[in-house]
Amino acid sequence: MPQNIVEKILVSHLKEGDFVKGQEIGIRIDQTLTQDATGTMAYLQFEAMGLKEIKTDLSVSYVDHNTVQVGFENADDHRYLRTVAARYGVVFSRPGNGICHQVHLERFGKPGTTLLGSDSHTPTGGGIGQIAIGAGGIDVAVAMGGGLFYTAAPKVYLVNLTGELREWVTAKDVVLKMLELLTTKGNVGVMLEYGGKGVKTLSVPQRATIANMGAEMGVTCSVFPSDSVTKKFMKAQGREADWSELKADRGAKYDRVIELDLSSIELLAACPHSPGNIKKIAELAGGHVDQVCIGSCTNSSYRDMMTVAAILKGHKVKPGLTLAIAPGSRQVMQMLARNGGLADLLDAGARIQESACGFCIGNHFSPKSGGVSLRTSNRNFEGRSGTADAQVYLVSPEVAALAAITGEFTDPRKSGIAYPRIKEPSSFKADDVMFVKPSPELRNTEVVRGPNIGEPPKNDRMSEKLDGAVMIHVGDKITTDHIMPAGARLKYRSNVPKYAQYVFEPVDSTFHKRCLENKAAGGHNVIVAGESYGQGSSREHAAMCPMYLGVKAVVAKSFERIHAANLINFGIAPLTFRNAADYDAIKAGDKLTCSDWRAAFAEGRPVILKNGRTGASIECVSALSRRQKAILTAGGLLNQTTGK
Ligand code: MIC
Ligand code: SF4
Repeated sequence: MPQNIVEKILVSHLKEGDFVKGQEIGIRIDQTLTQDATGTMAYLQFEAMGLKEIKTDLSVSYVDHNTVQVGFENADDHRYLRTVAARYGVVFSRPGNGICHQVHLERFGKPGTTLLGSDSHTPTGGGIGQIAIGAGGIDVAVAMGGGLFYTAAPKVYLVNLTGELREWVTAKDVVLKMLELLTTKGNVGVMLEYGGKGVKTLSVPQRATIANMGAEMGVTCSVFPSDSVTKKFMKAQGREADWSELKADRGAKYDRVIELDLSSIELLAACPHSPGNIKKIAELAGGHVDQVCIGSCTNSSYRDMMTVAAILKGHKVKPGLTLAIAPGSRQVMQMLARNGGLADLLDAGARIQESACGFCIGNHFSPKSGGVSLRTSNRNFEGRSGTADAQVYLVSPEVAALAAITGEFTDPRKSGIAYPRIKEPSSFKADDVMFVKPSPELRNTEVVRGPNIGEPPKNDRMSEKLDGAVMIHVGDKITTDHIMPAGARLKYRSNVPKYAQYVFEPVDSTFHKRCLENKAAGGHNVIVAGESYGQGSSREHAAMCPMYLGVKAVVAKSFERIHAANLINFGIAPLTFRNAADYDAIKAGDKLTCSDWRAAFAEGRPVILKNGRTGASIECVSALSRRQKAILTAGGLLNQTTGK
């Protein structure tokens, strides 16, 4: 049987289950990555599960999210991460080395392998031919210890690329076009495979930009073939030996084929407040801009930065506008510093940032009140920038750089600026001094925890009955940024009781208090939501902190993949309305009860909730595998593995 690329990689890593669409399979993970904001909890859980060493080919711990270091908390987290990595055999990427996805692509990504990362943009590795998947920290901890990763055998969509991008049109525009086509919801259980003659016209970093923002579509991952372009990139990184060819067999089958002619793509922007709210730059031209931020794991490669430098050369940043630039990795920064690109950026008036997530996670560079910010990152959820009423647009580095000069949305083709033709270098500067590689001596390192680093919270086993109260009733597309804000709150990631005070802060700041009161009175807390609940990040705190507050169930019209898995891992039942209309009949404050819900889960029956106010019976479903039922009824994965 001819196989597509997804099948080739998954089938060669299949360890449990049959490869039947929609059914759960267990796959072997070759590489893992963590970042500091999810990593501290991942390693705390690794330790709590009693795991003793790394069993993957490679596990890397990056420090890139929380590098602001106001107060002692971040620095203590970094020390914990450094010592725990040394102790268990994980490569440690020191703060300043760059954003995990950019650095992993440069230094470690390997075609044909599997990568699991505790960050939703891990699929960036698809640009180099990896099946790279984002997951909650505890799933990554299990994989580090040699356990399998479980996911549904996917539907595979082929994106058949033809033609070639026109001048000024970029990989960002390709993925924004894909977001227009597939939207930000409804793609759960899908993997995208890019193919066709157009693939060879895209460089590895361009492919990575496209794979990166598959996360915004909710697909499990996106993967590109590994071809001569991949080989050239890896050779330039001094890693030719890691290259292998990867392509779909002739006659391989797909669940859907999406035709995309690269030459027909327009310059696009994602408008406030969703990556799926797409408009043409031509329609936005002339609109005022206050701030421009260039960087993030989506668009911070050498070519992106050099293109920006070439556009800015000889120009000045518009007075009154702020331009922030964060090169994605130390490697990119070093090369810019050596070839003069950095000087051009500084001459223009750019504010150079550390190679880290920075503005993208909203822990600095928040725009002014109501400010319009053009960013090259991947998420523009309301409030994520740190300013509740900011208007954030997602655009290519090219469009962002031009706006920094003109102070408005500018169609580059009408700007009079010559199109900069930047080539991928034939050799990258790769010195690796900011990695601490594992060694036998380092295995004796003492793991050091600071005072802000607590134990992973425990849960009770699932109770026989649900005695629920609806603590909040929210709408569609609730993101993990709504549930568990990052930004200024990020430094509490290692301290669950403290961080839990901010659950649903942007939506209803009384949520945590009311939950704790009801929990203390012996009640169960319930969240009711619309479609696509839990969009966005992989942060398991969006499940772990509600668990700490006594949330036992989320009843929604639909869930996003990573968040649904995280809920189960923390013993919170993800329940889907059988009839979406029941959603409207529930109000905040309603009592929702079920006399046999644990048995219903265990036996795979629908869960019937009784609304105390209306007397209505609400039928809910939850298509769980046998493994997931066992985790849920045990009160979560940590309970299950530690036998609590
Ligand atoms: C994000 O972009 O939202 C983050 C911050 O990288 C998250 C991870 C986290 O919350 O730590 C993600 O994408 O998974
Ligand atoms: Fe970091 Fe932003 Fe990428 Fe998340 S999306 S990993 S915060 S750069």
